[in-house]
Amino acid sequence: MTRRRFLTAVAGSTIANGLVTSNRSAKAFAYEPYPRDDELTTVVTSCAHNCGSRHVLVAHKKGDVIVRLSTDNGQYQGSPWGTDTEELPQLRACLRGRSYRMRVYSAERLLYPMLRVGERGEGKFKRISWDAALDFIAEKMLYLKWEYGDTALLDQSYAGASWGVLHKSDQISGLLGRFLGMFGCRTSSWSVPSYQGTVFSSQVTFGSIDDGNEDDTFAHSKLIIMWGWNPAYTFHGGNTFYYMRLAKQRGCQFVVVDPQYTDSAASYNAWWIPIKPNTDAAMLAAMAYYIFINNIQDQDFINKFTQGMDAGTMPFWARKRENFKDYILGQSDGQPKSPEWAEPICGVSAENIKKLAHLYATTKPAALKASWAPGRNAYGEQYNRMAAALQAMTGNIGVLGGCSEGVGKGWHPEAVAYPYDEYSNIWKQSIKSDRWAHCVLNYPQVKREEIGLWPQSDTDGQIPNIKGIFWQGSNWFNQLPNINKAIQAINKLELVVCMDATITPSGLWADLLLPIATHFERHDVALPWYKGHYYIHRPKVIEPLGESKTDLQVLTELAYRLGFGKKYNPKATRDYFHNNDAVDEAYLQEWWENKVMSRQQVEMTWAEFKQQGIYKFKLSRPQIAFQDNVEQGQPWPTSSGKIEIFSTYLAQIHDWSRTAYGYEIPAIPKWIEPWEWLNDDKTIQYPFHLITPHPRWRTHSIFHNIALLRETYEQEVTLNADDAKKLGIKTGDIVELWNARGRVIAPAYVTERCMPRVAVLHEGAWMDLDKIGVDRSGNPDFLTLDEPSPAGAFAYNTVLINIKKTDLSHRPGWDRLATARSHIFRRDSSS
Ligand SMILES: Nc1nc2c(c(=O)[nH]1)N[C@H]1C(S)=C(S)[C@@H](COP(=O)(O)OP(=O)(O)OC[C@H]3O[C@@H](n4cnc5c(=O)[nH]c(N)nc54)[C@H](O)[C@@H]3O)O[C@H]1N2
Ligand SMILES: Nc1nc2c(c(=O)[nH]1)N[C@H]1C(S)=C(S)[C@@H](COP(=O)(O)OP(=O)(O)OC[C@H]3O[C@@H](n4cnc5c(=O)[nH]c(N)nc54)[C@H](O)[C@@H]3O)O[C@H]1N2
Ligand code: SF4
Ligand SMILES: [Mo]
Repeated sequence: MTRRRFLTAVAGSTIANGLVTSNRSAKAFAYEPYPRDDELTTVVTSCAHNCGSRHVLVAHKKGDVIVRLSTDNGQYQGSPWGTDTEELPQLRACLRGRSYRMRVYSAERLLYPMLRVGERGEGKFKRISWDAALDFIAEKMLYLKWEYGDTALLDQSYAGASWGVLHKSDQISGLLGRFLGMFGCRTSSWSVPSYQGTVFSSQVTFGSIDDGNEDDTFAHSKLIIMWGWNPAYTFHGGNTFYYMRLAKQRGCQFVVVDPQYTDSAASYNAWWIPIKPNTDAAMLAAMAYYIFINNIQDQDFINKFTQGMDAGTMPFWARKRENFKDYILGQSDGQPKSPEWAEPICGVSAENIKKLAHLYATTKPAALKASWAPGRNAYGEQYNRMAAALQAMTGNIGVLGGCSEGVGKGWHPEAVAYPYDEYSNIWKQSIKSDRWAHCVLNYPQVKREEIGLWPQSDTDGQIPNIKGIFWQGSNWFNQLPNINKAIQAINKLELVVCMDATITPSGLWADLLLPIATHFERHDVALPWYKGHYYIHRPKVIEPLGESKTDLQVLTELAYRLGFGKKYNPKATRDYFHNNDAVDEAYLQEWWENKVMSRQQVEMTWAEFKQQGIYKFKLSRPQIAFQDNVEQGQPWPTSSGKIEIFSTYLAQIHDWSRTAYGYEIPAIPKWIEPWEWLNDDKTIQYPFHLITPHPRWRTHSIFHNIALLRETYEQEVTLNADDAKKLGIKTGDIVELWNARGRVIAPAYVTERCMPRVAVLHEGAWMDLDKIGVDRSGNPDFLTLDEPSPAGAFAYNTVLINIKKTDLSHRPGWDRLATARSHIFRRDSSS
């Protein structure tokens, strides 16, 4: 407060008992009074990013500033205030979404283009003009393409903004891929960190990744097995937890197969079956054994709908090959996959395996929700395929309350607005995303299978000569495995560009930082993730902060400098960089009218949608994957038209060296030993198996800088109480986790809720390397291995480590002040 304002304020007040009391109305206050609701403008929009859901955020603003955020209260869906029913549940935002205002106005907000002046990774930048930044990039792009050829630029855009209709970041139909493809210099990254094992499994088994139901169908299950799934943290739909609660209220039983007793297990009072990480395929095989031996499979379903489940369902051309039942019973390899066989592999008693198999085969309908994390492992695809075999043999596919997920894509809207339809996803070569560093470090002595080089007709086998990286909607330097190897590789590059709204750990390794407007600062429509049949309108709530521009503005302007501006953004003219609103509106309106209204039989006009804010589809029946296949005999989109437990595609590959996989993948699901696990000799040196699930308090790395969220949760390593006792570790002690790949620091959380010899450290902490190469933030990707599974699964949960107490300090965040207090509340329980 200035001296003048203070005096003015005091002039209208009397001083009594040392207090300043006002004898006038609000004017007497010296500070800006906190605005009342009725002084604010309300704008309905949504939360963003790659979190598994999509919820309503309501911005309340004064002038051009968002003063507070609230969420759905029923009325934004056209119902009276407070409406929240099974048919029309609210889309209520979680804590992360509700704290978004702090992200928009955070200290780490990137406001101006910046050019690196120090060494890579040192974090020294100077502010430059947009003109200078874009000239620099355009010149460098031309040079790299001319000097090193059309694979020199690596597209590492990812899902930070993948769920917007117009401002989309991802590899398949994102803005950057289209830009680099049109420029004619792009190496693409083909594997998805989330679920490449699952994608592979769903494609070979069902011929489709659309194997998901809408979440409301969970409310009809009698048994839900959460296999490596913790929807209390990571939903895979908009209202997952709500519908599961309804199931619970209706008497559904819950089981959790997970190395951790999760919050989901606690919420539903589930039967917890702790399992050694990476051994899920073996346990599922043993369940199949029990079901076959006791003849409680749904043989009718098997006969009608599956290929290769048993001898009777093998195709005639492969009669002599191994079928699934023969493998399970040990008739083909002499090893019955019995519960007794699985017990020492999985650490689950034979008795519990039988009990669960019996429960699953005899409870109808039952949902085996096989989530992605157990497939984010060495040979993860085998787990997913095994789970699909179980879902099929119990006849739980295509029925209400059953489940065939998998990838779990449910009903999904028309995803993108023109201009993406044309020239999207053009690439010169495509590699497994987690092998870029290996490729750069070993070029040109690289074999196809080492980098998962995708087969091509014209330039097959050409190893990409990567010299530059673009990150858009991606913090991949912080998120891909084996960061220390990536650090070596990045120093070989000649151009690294980071487009983000925030200064991120990746950004610190870039040459140029381009400030991007957040979704509050541009016009778009939000899509739900894999499930949820609705759209949410996202108007521009405030003007872009600082000199921020949208991704589309930046790439359009760059395209103009490189000579294809008009082709890249046909509705725009050159002044789009300064004036984009009308063009964005035109694209969105066209999308709504040509795709949503005409193809999805929606009658609400664009103007009405904009006014209403949310459009929810009314489906004529619950959305259940493969219902028509089961009820109407429609073929599955596989070669045989059946659910392929025995895969025609895999069975017919003769030359594995010509595939991106490199190694033979069996035609039926099998248990294959991972390369690091608890039954391994490597445990002498590294006795703990580390799993690295997704955090509740962040979306990957997003929200790591929100101090308020860090007050509620902490980047900590969860340890089993017996293990911790042996190591002399208590809750709150700072420990070092290490292996041959790296060293990280985190506080310990000691509990009985984690099985022995397993440690849990959540992904997404913002890396913070010290001078001796130790990451003080506790980012598990210094410990993960960049060795991918043959089918492309990322081995994020295949990690052996050792643990000890340390004097090195943990650094929970860049500001170093906002330390979480959560461990204080836990300290007593472990001491
Ligand atoms: N809050 C939040 N939600 C998110 C995200 C986020 O970052 N934050 N990210 C989103 C994205 S992109 C994705 S891909 C999904 C990920 O969704 P998931 O893959 O389902 O989630 P994870 O958190 O990795 O792991 C789920 C559970 O699997 C267990 N688990 C780990 N390894 C194994 C194993 O080998 N076997 C078994 N049986 N269990 C295992 C973990 O203990 C954990 O409880 O979540 C999405 N939702
Ligand atoms: N150890 C371990 N590591 C993992 C995983 C694991 O299970 N274990 N999971 C993996 C998985 S499944 C995933 S999906 C990845 C996620 O990896 P990333 O996609 O790299 O992770 P995010 O933290 O979501 O980073 C997205 C970035 O996009 C920025 N962004 C958001 N919106 C926009 C926008 O509109 N424009 C631009 N230009 N930028 C924007 C955000 O600020 C953020 O920096 O992490 C992977 N890493
Ligand atoms: S972070 Fe995800 S779950 Fe939370 S409000 Fe946003 S969209 Fe919803
Ligand atoms: Mo993911």
